[in-house]
Amino acid sequence: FGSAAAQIQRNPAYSELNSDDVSYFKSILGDNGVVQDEDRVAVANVDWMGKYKGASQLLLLPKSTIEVSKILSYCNTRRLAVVPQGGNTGLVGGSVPVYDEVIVSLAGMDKIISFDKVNGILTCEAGCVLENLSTFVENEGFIMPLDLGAKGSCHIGGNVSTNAGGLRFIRYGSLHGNVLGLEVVMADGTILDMLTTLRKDNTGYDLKHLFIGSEGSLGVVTKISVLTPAKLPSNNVAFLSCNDYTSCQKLLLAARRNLGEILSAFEFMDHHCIDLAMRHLEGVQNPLPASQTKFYVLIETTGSDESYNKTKLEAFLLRSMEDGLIADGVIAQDISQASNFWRIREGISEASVKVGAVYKYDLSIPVEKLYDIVEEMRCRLGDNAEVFGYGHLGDGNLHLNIVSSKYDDNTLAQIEPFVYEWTSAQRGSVSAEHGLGLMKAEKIHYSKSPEAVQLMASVKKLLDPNSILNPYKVLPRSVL
Ligand code: FAD
Ligand code: 2HG
Ligand code: ZN
Repeated sequence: FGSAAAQIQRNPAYSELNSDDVSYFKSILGDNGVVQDEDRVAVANVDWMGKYKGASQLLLLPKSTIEVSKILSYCNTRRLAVVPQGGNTGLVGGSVPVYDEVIVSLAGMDKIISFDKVNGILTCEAGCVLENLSTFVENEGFIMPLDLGAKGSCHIGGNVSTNAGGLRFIRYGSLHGNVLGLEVVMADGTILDMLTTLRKDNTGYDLKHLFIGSEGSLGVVTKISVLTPAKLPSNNVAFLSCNDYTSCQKLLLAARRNLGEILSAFEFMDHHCIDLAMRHLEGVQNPLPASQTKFYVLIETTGSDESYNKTKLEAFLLRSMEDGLIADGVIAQDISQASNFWRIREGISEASVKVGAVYKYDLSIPVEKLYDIVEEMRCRLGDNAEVFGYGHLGDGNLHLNIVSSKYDDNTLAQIEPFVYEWTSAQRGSVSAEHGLGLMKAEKIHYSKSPEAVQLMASVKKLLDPNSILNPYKVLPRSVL
């Protein structure tokens, strides 16, 4: 358990669940929508890393917005705390209860509502799994504007609620830009219909943005309309090695300049990550087995003209090699090679949890400084832990994963608050894309001013006056 959770007391203002509550939920959801089976509830109580564990006795599976509304209206009146849950792939302890909060899973709301084939606008329920949506829109000649390693489990509602970044961010940007409309159920059960599919709509405050990235603390997202870019026919992936971090930075700048509009991913990993992936991911092959370099970069290009794009990428790689930015490299020759490259990059998280207890930091740092913290951490921790640095270099987003045999306060004290203070000193963000959840609710001040945090608390009190939605998460206790 993260030490943050260990220090939190259950808020006595919340009621405890009783049999009348369960009967009420059965009356609106039917027996199948009310899960008390210990094994099933146990799964929903634990996060993907096995790090955060709640003690909820009840998992609810609504099938419609009206049912979500009835659940929240009842919980608000009864002061029953609630944790909204999507695919439960979140990495900051936000998707599981801390104590006995009722878990409201959106898994039963997984219908595609409509697809506008002219404009590429998808409208669907929040519980749709990202990969299923990708498959659906790809069959229509479009792609989802986001992609992430958890695609097989995460829900679009969870993606919106965390404002997930991921592997296509460099090309298509944030969900704040791609989400056109939302339907949200507020804490008191009010259904807020903001489910527009318009590209342009400047009528008053754009309220949907409050819910994008609010991690289930302001409302439950039930429906989403999202802009999907056209699927372009030409896609190439290169796996490259660089001798030093300065070369990775220069390569990024060169890629932006020379690949321009076809650049669709620029991911980086240090050699510790490659070793980790080779040791713990089944069936992957090292694309550059002879390489002795410290850094690796995955570049993807996507465009409309196969021969033009291929020529452009090859010329770019050749020039970068001549300039000494790339030590070695290979372009995937077929889909299976390309997916092997991606599997290595996307599988680092999965590989790290196989080794031991993982302390995860998801930092936005100016690119010039981004790798310094990884090296500083190695010096601080010595043989106590393995340190892995990787991430979305094109977005200035480092994933710093520190793995030791178990979670313990001594290791944590070597890492925190140092990592947060260091990031704050660079005017970086202590959460680039994963959110604050339980892990970092008390750390928001490292990246946001007291005035901004105070205003967030006012918004929270306005929208959820009884604080039933995802308690103990996102905002510090001192302001609530
Ligand atoms: P959950 O984990 O279930 O919930 C996350 C948060 O959102 C919780 O606070 C929860 O209460 C809230 N929530 C969920 N659904 C709703 C809803 N309908 N309404 C209101 N609140 C809701 N993240 C990235 O940003 N980029 C990555 O590249 C990335 N890669 C990952 C790779 C792996 C292997 C894993 C395990 C995770 C990765 N993540 C990444 C983190 C995670 O997958 C994302 O945060 C994802 O968006 C969470 O979606 P989910 O459906 O699993 O949500
Ligand atoms: C990724 O980019 C994810 O692979 C997960 O955001 C990062 O596990 C992590 O720290
Ligand atoms: Zn990431």
